[in-house]
Amino acid sequence: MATPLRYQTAGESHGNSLVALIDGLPEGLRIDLEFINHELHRRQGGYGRGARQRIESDTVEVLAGTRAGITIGSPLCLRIVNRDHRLDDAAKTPALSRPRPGHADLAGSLKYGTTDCRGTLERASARETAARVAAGAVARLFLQAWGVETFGFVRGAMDVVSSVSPSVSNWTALKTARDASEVACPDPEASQRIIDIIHRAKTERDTVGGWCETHVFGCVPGVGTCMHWDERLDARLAYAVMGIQAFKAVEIGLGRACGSRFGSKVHDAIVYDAQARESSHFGFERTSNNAGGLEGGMTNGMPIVVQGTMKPISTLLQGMPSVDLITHEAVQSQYERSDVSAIAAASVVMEHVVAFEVARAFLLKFGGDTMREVEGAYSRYRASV
Ligand code: EPS
Repeated sequence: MATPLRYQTAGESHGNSLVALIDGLPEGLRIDLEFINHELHRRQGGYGRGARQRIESDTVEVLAGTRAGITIGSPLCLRIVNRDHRLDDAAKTPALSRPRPGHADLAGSLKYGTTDCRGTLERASARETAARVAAGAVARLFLQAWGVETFGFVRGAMDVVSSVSPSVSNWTALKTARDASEVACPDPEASQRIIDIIHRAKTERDTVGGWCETHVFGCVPGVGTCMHWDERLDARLAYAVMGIQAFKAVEIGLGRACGSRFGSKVHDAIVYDAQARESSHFGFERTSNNAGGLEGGMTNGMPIVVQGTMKPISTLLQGMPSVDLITHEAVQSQYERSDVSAIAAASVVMEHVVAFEVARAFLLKFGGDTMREVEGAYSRYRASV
């Protein structure tokens, strides 16, 4: 393996295209475009999304990195064309000098020495997350080869918190319920209440955030490391989730609530079931999963559980108190087409950035130049444990 799995994106919200450049994939992985496009389609949906999603129909094109649809070990370059590309047309993309509180507008304009926030906002926009989903979908294709599956959904918003409890045995049924929900929430009652909240925000010219959750099933113990602080899998997951536009917090397992319980009520008791020796946890089960599947920066065989908090979108139809960057007068912040809530989309993005980090850690442990080499390392590990 020449390099750890990594990716970069390029592209502006209203530029020509979005691009994901993924490096470190082994040779021999089939790139299933239908699967990637399906996930891109999921990201475009959700109650509360703006008009942009009616313009776009995100689909991926492979520019480099495969032969007959299969990776050859070289960097994989994916492209999503923006239908609404008009960045160079000043008449269609007017300057924005009244920064929106909560957006990158003000800090970016000061940083780049301009009174036009557009230079910053075009790249700060969550449109870029389409490229992250494409990269994460490739990571999911890799993980699926080893029986590792991800499940992302919306846990709640405002005063609504669903009590669904995904597990190895119920997550596929919950996935069906999630896909039937307009806000990616597998709990029909909570789903309807979130929709009602977003509807109310829309009529009040306001916006709504919420909580997204991702569960990862089927990963063997020992992926990640306790040896290097910056390679701990929990740390990498937190980094990736906090890197999503508008995310303000991340928790693993019990998360913040760990601080309010005694140790005996936090740590997950270990039990052994010889019948389950062949399963992904090698028979070492837990009676709870407060650790969210991660101890010492490594997977422990239980499902990985990550929760992220998204703040409400900062483009408010009613505006917020701001200052005009040219006149320095007190004004209301500028409005341009946006979403009332993108929480459903954010849950898809989060699922994919989590998948990417798990795939990266998996390859660091079992990596090779080819899928066959990964298979060899993976089966040797399973046999030796
Ligand atoms: C997005 C596309 C954008 C916004 C949103 C996410 O489209 P447009 O700005 O052209 O309406 O809907 O971006 C933001 C929330 C933001 O702050 O820029 C998308 O494809 O996800």
